Amino acid sequence: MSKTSFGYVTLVGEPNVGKSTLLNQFVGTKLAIVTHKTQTTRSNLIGIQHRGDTQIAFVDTPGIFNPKTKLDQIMVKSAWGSIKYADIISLIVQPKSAQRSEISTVIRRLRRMDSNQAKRILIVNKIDLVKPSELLKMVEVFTKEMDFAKVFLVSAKTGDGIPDLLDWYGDNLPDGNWLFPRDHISSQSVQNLACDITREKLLIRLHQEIPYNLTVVTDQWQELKNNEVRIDQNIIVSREGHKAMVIGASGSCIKQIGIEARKDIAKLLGQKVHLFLRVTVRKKWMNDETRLGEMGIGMI
Ligand SMILES: Nc1nc2c(ncn2[C@@H]2O[C@H](COP(=O)(O)OP(=O)(O)OP(=O)(O)O)[C@@H](O)[C@H]2O)c(=O)[nH]1
Ligand SMILES: [Mg+2]
Repeated sequence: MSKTSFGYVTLVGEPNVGKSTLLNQFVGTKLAIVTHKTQTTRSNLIGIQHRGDTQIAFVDTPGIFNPKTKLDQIMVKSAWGSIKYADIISLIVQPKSAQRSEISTVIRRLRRMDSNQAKRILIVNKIDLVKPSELLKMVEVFTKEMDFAKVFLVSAKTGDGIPDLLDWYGDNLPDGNWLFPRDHISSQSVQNLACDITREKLLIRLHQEIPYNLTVVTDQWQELKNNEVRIDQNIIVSREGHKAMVIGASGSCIKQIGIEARKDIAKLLGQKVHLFLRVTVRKKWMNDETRLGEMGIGMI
């Protein structure tokens, strides 16, 4: 039998640098939700890729920022937690990060962390947004602060630099047995992935603080005849005013969210989906650790 390799590759960095877009590129499927807003990802999400005898478990993580609520704390903690079991730590930055002090805070903490000799690489994403002449200067800013085994310049949007990066990951993982069955592409349940899809549509459509103050949970998931599924989801908000905004005039907003989410959930499942959404107010859900645990936030 031929020798197999297995490893965890964690994707960490500030919010909005493109970690989830990269994960989707790596696994070739839209597993992680992506929006133009910060703090889109709330829990670690594993996406699995196979390259010959190598199985790579990519870990997408919430962006690292200054936490305020219990939810924020759990998000940031799970991002740092992924470092502990990583074989390769990928620090993702974007051109804008070079001018920001937050990234130095991330690098300083990363430097201090005991990470079982994991290899550390720097990935500069969104290179489609800058002139090649500016890239070199930028890389210098980051590499002055920390030693990286390798630096990659990529664009998750155009796919530029991704094949070389994937080859490098494949060549640098330890020998070992695969941890997941071959047909597995994610560690997340389809129920959670479907809730995230609805949250993605809410994040894109709603403004200001509303999308940050809501979450989506599954009420019921019922397989029907003819390969169809009925999904009931509950959108939990923290204020009555937010409930009215989510519903919209004569239900127009929630109707549109439902249409968009149903389409993407059906694509993910390969099934016809009947999606039913309701909205509930739970004032302190973002600071209620038990409630957050029940919602599956901070599980891995
Ligand atoms: N131009 C350009 N935009 C990108 C690229 N990669 C990601 N984006 C955009 O950047 C935004 C943030 O992408 P995400 O993948 O959600 O970023 P993230 O790091 O996962 O963000 P959080 O989950 O909030 O921490 C989205 O609007 C993406 O479309 C890229 O290579 N080039
Ligand atoms: Mg993300």
